Amino acid sequence: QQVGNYTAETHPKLPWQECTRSGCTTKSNASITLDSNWRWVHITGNYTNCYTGNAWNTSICTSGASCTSKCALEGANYASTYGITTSGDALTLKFVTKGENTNIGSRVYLMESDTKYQMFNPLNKEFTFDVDVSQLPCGLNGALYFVQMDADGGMAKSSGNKAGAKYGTGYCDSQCPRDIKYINGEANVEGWNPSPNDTNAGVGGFGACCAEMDIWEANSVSTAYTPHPCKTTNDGGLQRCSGQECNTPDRYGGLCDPDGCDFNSYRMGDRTFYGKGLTVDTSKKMTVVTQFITDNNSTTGTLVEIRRLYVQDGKVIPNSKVNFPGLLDPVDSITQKFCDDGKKAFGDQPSFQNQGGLAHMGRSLAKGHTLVLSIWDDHGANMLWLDSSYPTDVDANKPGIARGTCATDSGKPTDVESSAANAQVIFSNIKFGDIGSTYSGTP
Ligand code: IDC
Repeated sequence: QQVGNYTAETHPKLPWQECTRSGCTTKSNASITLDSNWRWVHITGNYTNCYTGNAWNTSICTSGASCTSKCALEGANYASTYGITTSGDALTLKFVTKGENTNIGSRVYLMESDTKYQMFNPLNKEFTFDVDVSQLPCGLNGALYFVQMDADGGMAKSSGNKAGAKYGTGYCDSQCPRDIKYINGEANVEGWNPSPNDTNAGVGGFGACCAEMDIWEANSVSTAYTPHPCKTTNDGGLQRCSGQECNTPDRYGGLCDPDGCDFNSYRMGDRTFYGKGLTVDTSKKMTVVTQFITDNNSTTGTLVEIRRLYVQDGKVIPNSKVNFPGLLDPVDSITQKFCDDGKKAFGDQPSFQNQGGLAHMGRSLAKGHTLVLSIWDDHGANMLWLDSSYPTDVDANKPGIARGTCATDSGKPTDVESSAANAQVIFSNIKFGDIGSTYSGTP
């Protein structure tokens, strides 16, 4: 995992604010970096691709070690190639960008310096941002989330990784993705199979697992926030998996919890809360506040609750309440009881519980997480788990099946990549700090 020198890597600036009860300070030198998977990988000192589309060029190298030493990651043209721009404290991620090639979606990380990710421990703190989801139709997901990556992208741990956080290396999440081209600084070329239904991705022999806290997965139709812990026998940081460890073929037999414990207002029974023209109106910008409550109101406590509220047009809007009278309590936040009751009532797999639940998610967050911002479509499930009825072969009136108003045949990547090519998400005004310090509004 060498570094190329054809294009200088210049990180777009993205200032954010850190707040205490006495006020906020602006981190004006903060910036973002593009994930390494989206970057050009070529022979060091040569324009020949090591990887094109969805496949490694096996005439150049076939082993992890040789692709690692022969191939380099390049700097990125953020706006022209990837449709990624910043302006003041706002980040715009465009869905389809037609340059020399066609780029689909993107994933970027917040940086503290040119070579280090910004790390967050959100326990006993709140995380707040503004988002415009008005240009995100069915099948798309504008996501903002935490994953337990290393601050240096894994450079210190892996001698093969010469690129580090500057080039967006070291990604992992709770799906244990196997489409990652380099894991622990080593090329994932052995056993790589091009995806049959994705011209830009493939699946290698290894996957990259780590704990994940989805603060925001949303489009203009539905939204969810979801903790996803990993095995209690590890601390939640990156683990390279192979075979069944990577959540496949048994989705629930791997190192991390792929489903999570999700709070999706529509799925939890309030169908008039979130959407265009609804209580939280997705046709215009909104502020999203997420609070991480611990049992002793300190950063070292046990995570016991994740709360959500919105601010729009100067008004504070409490989260929707669970609305399944007689089946579930009318709560408005994620607690271990909400997860236990919900999984039982909906008949869902208890993988969240089996991987240690909310307390173990908290232990992971305490180690520090990286902030990810992305726009994506879903080659696995067409985003139906977020915005439609899912699984599609079960009666949509059964509690837990309906998640949003999108059709069950919507969200196919081939459809949305042409019909919604101009889709985008805008994240702005990121604030992090003491509970109650990052937002204001009238009740
Ligand atoms: C969701 C995860 C999300 C992931 C998606 C696709 O929360 O992060 O991207 O799967 O893998 C199910 C589905 C399962 C859902 C989960 C929550 O089988 O795919 O997880 N859920 O909606 N059935 C009930 C709940």
